[in-house]
Amino acid sequence: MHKLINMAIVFVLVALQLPHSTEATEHPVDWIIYPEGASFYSSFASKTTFKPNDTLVFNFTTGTHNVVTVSKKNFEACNVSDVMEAFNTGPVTFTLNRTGMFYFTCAFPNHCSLGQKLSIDVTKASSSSSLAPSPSASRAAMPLAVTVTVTLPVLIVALAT
Ligand SMILES: *[C@@H]1O[C@H](CO)[C@@H](O)[C@H](O)[C@H]1NC(C)=O
Ligand SMILES: *[C@@H]1O[C@H](CO)[C@@H](O)[C@H](O)[C@H]1NC(C)=O
Ligand SMILES: *[C@@H]1O[C@H](CO)[C@@H](O)[C@H](O)[C@H]1NC(C)=O
Ligand SMILES: *[C@@H]1O[C@H](CO)[C@@H](O)[C@H](O)[C@H]1NC(C)=O
Ligand SMILES: [Cu+2]
Repeated sequence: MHKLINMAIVFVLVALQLPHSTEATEHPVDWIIYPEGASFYSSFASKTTFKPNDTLVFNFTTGTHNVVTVSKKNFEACNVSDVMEAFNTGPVTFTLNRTGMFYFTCAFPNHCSLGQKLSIDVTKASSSSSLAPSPSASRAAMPLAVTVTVTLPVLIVALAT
């Protein structure tokens, strides 16, 4: 007597759809005074793309620095007598919750004029469905949708007695 057992096990698809490039990015910032002064932060800002809902994570030791947001005018003048927001406990996670400019500095005496100041321009996330070719060479523009399909071969087990 023959018994034929066909076992077909087909795993079609484990589809992993990673979030689109609009997913928020966390930007770590070592919030200190750099020897090269403000050019450190302007260089960092110009090399990085910031989108709405991205976060800046300012890492510093509480009591040695703080994070304040100021107006453009006070940013340029390093005037920290009238801040909009102040965060004194490090690390500080700040959500860039809109497009446009954000101006950060440290309110400890002279830290701003020593270059501890960071201006951030938050721009709309580019649409992945745009028909226009991207003019950007940004590495952040990689499409992140990944589909993984796992297929196990059909198993045929024939048992004879
Ligand atoms: C930012 O986050 C808020 C709240 O989580 C959400 O409503 C909004 O759509 C997000 N904006 C973008 C551009 O992703
Ligand atoms: C934050 O700064 C402290 C001291 O400067 C350092 O030891 C620590 O590794 C930093 N943490 C991160 C996440 O960079
Ligand atoms: C700093 O800014 C405040 C408020 O904006 C203003 O009243 C003050 O005069 C400014 N100080 C200097 C030295 O410009
Ligand atoms: C962004 O956050 C600030 C501070 O929490 C808040 O005052 C402001 O209304 C927020 N803006 C938007 C567009 O959500
Ligand atoms: Cu400081």
